Amino acid sequence: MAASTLKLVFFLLFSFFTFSPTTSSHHPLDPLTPSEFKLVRTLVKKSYPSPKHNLTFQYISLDEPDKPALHSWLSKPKSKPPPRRAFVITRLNRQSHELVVDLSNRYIVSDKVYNGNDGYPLLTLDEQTVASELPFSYKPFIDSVKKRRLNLSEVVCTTFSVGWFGEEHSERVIKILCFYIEGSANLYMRPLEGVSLLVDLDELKIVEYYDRARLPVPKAEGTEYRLSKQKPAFGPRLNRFAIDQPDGPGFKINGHKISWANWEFHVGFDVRAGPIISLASIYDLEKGTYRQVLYRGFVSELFVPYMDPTEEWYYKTFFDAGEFGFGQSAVPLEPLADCPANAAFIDAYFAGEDGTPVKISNAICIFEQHSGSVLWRHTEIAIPGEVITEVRPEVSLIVRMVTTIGNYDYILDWEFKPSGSIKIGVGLTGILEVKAADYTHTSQIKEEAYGTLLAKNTIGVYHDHFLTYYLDLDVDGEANSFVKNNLVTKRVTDKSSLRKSYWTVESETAKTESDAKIQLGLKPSELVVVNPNKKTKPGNNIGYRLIPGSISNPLLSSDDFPQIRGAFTNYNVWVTPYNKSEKWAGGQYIDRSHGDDTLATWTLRNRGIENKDIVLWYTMGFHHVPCQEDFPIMPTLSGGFELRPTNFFESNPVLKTKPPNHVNSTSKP
Ligand SMILES: *[C@@H]1O[C@H](CO)[C@@H](O)[C@H](O)[C@H]1NC(C)=O
Ligand SMILES: *[C@@H]1O[C@H](CO)[C@@H](O)[C@H](O)[C@H]1NC(C)=O
Ligand SMILES: *[C@@H]1O[C@H](CO)[C@@H](O)[C@H](O)[C@H]1NC(C)=O
Ligand SMILES: *[C@@H]1O[C@H](CO)[C@@H](O)[C@H](O)[C@H]1NC(C)=O
Ligand SMILES: [Cu+2]
Repeated sequence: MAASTLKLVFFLLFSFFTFSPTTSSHHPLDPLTPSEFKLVRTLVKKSYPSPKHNLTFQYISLDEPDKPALHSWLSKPKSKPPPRRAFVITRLNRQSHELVVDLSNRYIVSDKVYNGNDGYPLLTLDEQTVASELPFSYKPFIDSVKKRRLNLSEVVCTTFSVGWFGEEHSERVIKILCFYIEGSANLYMRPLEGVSLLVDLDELKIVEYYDRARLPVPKAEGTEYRLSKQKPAFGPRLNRFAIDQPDGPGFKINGHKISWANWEFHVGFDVRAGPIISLASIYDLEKGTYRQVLYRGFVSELFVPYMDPTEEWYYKTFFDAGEFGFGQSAVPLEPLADCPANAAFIDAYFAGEDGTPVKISNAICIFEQHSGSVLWRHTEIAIPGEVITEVRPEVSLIVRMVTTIGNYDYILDWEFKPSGSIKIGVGLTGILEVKAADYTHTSQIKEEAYGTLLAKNTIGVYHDHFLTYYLDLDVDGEANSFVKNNLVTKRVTDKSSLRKSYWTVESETAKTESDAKIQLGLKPSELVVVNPNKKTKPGNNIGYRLIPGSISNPLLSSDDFPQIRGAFTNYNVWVTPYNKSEKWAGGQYIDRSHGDDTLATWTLRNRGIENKDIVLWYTMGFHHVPCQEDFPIMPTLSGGFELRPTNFFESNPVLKTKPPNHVNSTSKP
């Protein structure tokens, strides 16, 4: 009884911390509110009173204030904030329009037609929903389903972006593929292979139809993942547990501002990028002040090319953030499962195609994680007559969002550690994209299959996931440099030592963008963003270093069309001078893009990056060779990287951290 009462108190405490958008005042970086979306809609619609075609809103998000304006507000938070502005992309009469809308003064600042050849804006959920329903009133499709002796009411269809393969002009179209749900919710394991439709997205009409292969739809058996549909035996068995924080959470949420332990930062949300971390600063106990670390960080793009070049599959080269929207595809988090019992939740909003706000409840969760890891420790036995053991358990703060892009689920974590580290984590889970085949055993496979036979008639196709992060580090100030501390082997040649070799550090400051294009894993190097204008007491450069994880480089040839569009993955690390309009590594308009507006093309200008406001771009990658454990649903595959202070503090910033007191369990054995 005691336990459940405690838990109730606990939940009440947390619901108190749930952000309520109507009551808090704006921070200039707060995402647009429902009433601001409505205002954008009203102002934009008013400026197009009688369009021939319906105006659609493809993208509405905060047009963040210029950096100097924000900094001057931050230094005087009581002063008037910079004007709230929205950046809007609409489709009207088969053209993309870019608008800037001033919400404070209620007018349209600018409206221009995008005339470039470089693709189309984010796809809306609404147009994809309509497109997915078109096959069900299309006679040839209904006939194809009948010919396969399938039940039409057990067929569902979804949308797949079609890429670009060298054509001069690309229409705004999308592929529709269909799946069978009779006997299992796991539709992705049961494609109607060979059937596909092409839909014009501006007209929402079927423009092409194919029924090319007659392959078996894989069986439902073994594909279910719902617990309610499983049959014994169950296992492995896991014991129950509880999280008790009798003093409440250690963090505070004020609007979208979070403060916890020695950190403070802002959590925003964008329909394309998902969560945006801004203004992350860490308190320096010795200096008695907060110091800047990260001005802005978010997922800029996710490139997922599949490796089957045949007619039905070659086009599957997705850019999930810019085509489908990480924020738009965010899902409500399940309390006690996606996030632990001590999590607080923040709702998010984006605009639907007609401009009206859509709410995602519990889109982001924030919680303290007691991982069982050790923050630091030492046991000293060399002092005669005594043994000293000092251990500090690690506690960190996690900001989490989950986005589900069709079959795949991505768990995006930002972890803040009292030691000053920011760990960025990504978990890949969900369901593979498979193709149906005649094979039931690998011994039958004589030709190239482009994947792994996971079950009867089911091939998990090889593919990659490349996540590119935008990291505008402002290490102790805006003017930073990028330094490669190369570890180089030295020979001892003068007989001064019995050793023949050692390694040392040779530092190289990147002067221009080309000095900072790095393929990791080729030579040992520490990559550091430093503030060249500040030094520690002993004279070292104040910095934050990038500790890479899960490195994968592209394996497609660089002249292949998907790789031209995804050229921002050609290097794991790039550094550019800050430019407000360079946010999306694959370009503003990546659906059907031709690769003219990417990190790879911007950096051809080879701009100076020394002692400037710079942006670090990091790509983590996974080459995914599907295996049977990924069937019928994939256990989370994790990757990540770390930003870690290096000579940022004068000494260990968690030396004087007291370990949290233990709370005795209240549950009965
Ligand atoms: C425009 O929107 C209206 C109302 O939603 C709808 O009835 C009409 O079919 C749409 N027209 C076009 C051309 O899409
Ligand atoms: C087709 O599926 C629907 C919905 O599950 C079901 O009600 C119907 O009986 C099925 N028809 C046939 C012929 O199996
Ligand atoms: C910012 O970037 C855009 C796109 O690369 C470019 O067109 C523009 O000239 C840049 N602005 C400055 C000030 O460099
Ligand atoms: C927790 O339990 C231990 C062992 O039963 C006891 O020694 C300790 O005093 C308890 N601590 C608190 C805070 O109740
Ligand atoms: Cu994968």
